[in-house]
Amino acid sequence: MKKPSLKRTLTLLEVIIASTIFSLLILTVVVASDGVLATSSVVYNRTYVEMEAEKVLNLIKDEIGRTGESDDGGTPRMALDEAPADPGVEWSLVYTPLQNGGTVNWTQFGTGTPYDGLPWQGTRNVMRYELTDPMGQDANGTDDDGDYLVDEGRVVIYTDAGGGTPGAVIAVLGVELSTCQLTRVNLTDGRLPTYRISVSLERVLRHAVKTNADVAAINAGAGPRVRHTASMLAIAPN
Ligand SMILES: [Ca+2]
Ligand SMILES: [Ca+2]
Repeated sequence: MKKPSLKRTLTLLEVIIASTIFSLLILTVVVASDGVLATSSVVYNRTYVEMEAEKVLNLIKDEIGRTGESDDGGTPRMALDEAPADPGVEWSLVYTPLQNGGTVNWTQFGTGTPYDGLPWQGTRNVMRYELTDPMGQDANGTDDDGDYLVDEGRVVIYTDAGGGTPGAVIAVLGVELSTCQLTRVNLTDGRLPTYRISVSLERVLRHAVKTNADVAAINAGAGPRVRHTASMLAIAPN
């Protein structure tokens, strides 16, 4: 004797179980995908801020390594307009670069004696960390360009228009920097001039912005973000 009703009941039960399992699988995949995307975003942003901070740091270090502090006709070859110990403050470095292609007597390095035989360039440059730029950014406590970074700065090399006044732009070493500090390190006599450079970058984690409170936070320069600070000592050749 056939039992169609029992068979139909079992089939429905199977369908219900199968649907439930399928739904759970879909839910698992969705949750896992969200997790993978979030992880991927963190990895991408963290890698970016680390690589960019190190790159800018090395560009500044290379410039410091191509100038010095000994007199140049009464004017120090390198003069730092040193800002207070506030990471959000601009600074300016006026310097005479080494001449490209010149010959350097390396044996005098590290002797504590200023070496004036270095092949200096005839013109001076001005390296500046500045919170204002031609695109309308200003040190005003607000995010002027909508990238969730408040009062970010840039490092630019200019020609010296006279007395350390910036002239034409030679190169932009870094942009959207959260902080950039350049400070003179006082070491014992006999050491070459040494400067500490520090560069910080941060980026907002957009996937983690989920509430109005998060939006308000990132607009104010806070909220979910990754940050990296790179620092090192740079030594000038005299
Ligand atoms: Ca901004
Ligand atoms: Ca601003």
